Amino acid sequence: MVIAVEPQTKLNKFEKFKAEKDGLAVKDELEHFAQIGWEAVDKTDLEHRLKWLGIFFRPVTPGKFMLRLRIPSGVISSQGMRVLAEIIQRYGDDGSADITTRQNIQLRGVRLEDIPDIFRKLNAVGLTSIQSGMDNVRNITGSPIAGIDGDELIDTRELAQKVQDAITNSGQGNPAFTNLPRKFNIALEGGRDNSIHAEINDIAFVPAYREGELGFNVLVGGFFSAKRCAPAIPLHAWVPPNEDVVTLSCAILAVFRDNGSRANRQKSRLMWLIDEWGMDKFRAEVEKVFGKELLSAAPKDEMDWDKRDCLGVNPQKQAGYSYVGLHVPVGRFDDAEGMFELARLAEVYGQGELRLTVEQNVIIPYVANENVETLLAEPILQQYAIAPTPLVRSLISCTGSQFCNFALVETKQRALNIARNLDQKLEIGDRLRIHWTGCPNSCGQPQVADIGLMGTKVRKDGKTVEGVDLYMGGTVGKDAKLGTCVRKGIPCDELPEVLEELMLEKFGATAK
Ligand code: SRM
Ligand code: SF4
Repeated sequence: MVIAVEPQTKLNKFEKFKAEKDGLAVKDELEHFAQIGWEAVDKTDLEHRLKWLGIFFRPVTPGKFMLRLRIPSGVISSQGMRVLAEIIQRYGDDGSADITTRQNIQLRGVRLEDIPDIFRKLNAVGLTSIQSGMDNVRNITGSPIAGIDGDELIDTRELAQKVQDAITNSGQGNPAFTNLPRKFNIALEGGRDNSIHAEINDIAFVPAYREGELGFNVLVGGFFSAKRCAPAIPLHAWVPPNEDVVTLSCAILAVFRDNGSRANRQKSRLMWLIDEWGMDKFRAEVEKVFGKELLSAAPKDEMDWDKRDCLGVNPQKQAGYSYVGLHVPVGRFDDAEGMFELARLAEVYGQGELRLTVEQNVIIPYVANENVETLLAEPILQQYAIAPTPLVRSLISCTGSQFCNFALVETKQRALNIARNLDQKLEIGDRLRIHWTGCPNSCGQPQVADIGLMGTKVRKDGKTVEGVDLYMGGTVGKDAKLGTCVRKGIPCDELPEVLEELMLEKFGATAK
């Protein structure tokens, strides 16, 4: 595979080490790394190339790695969940896991010497972590209730899996797409409620009728970064819900791979290339690789609902069955127990399958209606509730300083404490979405929230303390819009008061 890159002099330091040795190359060295131990591994392999396999060295907890899976559309079998639980169980107090904002799972506490064995176990249940970090395509998102939603337009599960298989060579690793200029996000929406935040993906397929035929309009270029946030814009193209989705995704990736900037990493995401070329040229270049004429877009898309969070008991498309959405506070599994229990519930009450959501929660599909009451009486539902208090219910948080070295603040625990306290003090309508993110990288998507909180450092009483910038105005679902920063530098110890006032004044809250 010959990859057209800019002249060497312009390459940033990441491009230089990628040119020296492809990230995927470490796949063949895992057994060796496991034998020599992490301290002896080459620094660039350790801190960067291992991310091509989903293995993240954590400077905050050296020797205890994070392993990022790929779970297309957030669909995972109970066996898969049990294997993930077994992996973290062996690490005792160090072992934990998170559901991510891309309906995926990350494991923590993982030791390099165990990786070969872990990969064999993942393989046996059809799971992979390949190409989940660095300059690769992230988890392919899709509606978490695909195939069970009575109002669904297109069941995108198979397509999402096919896109993943094409990009990763069915989990074996695909050198054609392991040297992108930057990370890349793809989402497929098949429902009416924009469940996957189409607007913040580099490619989003959204349901649309063209001349009476149901398929997808295509949006491109959406992204967040510390320097710039941009919503996705129309490619002015429509594809039917078949192999064209896979071919077009690969065509866009190839155009990005061969033409995206490799000089400044802050200007490397797809939108920068679209800006440089203009949409007409970008579309024409994509068309060349696609190999046939792109059809013009349908006049409108079909995403015309408010976004659902899928919690609670919901009727399924299949008569006699419900899907039950359980709330996992800020997506965190502190230990293996909760994961084992969810796997068990999926087998006893469902059909051995779980779904993950971009709200960092879990769904058990296919619960026979007559069994719902018994499921709701299971003790674990005290922990993973179907109807948590309003602020906790819609709370999202990125990893934060506990494990992420980019973080400027601790997020998850603080987010939960503040939400729980305010839920006790205030009467709030049924939804107020708060998103926390520990730094300007925006993994916790503060720009899509009613109230977004982005970690920063603040000077207070002559000291540097943890603080946040406050975002407002983000909307989700139909006509989703990004929010903006409305107030900077609030010290975290003043935040509960600031939020309380804000909710009373702007969000119709009343004191209890
Ligand atoms: Fe992210 C880098 C965690 C979703 C934008 N993100 C990181 C790293 C890998 C940094 C690092 O090496 O420590 C974080 C790992 C911390 C850890 O130990 O967990 C990290 N990102 C996450 C997760 C786990 C947040 C969460 O708690 O859910 C999400 C994992 C998703 C997944 O399953 O793959 C996660 N990250 C996002 C999103 C949200 C989304 O995709 O909807 C974004 C904004 C959308 C986007 O990418 O356009 C996001 N992450 C970033 C960026 C900024 C990208 C940029 O173009 O500048 C970085 C930094 C970078 O790539 O240089 C980053
Ligand atoms: Fe880490 Fe920043 Fe992403 Fe949070 S937003 S996970 S602190 S990189």
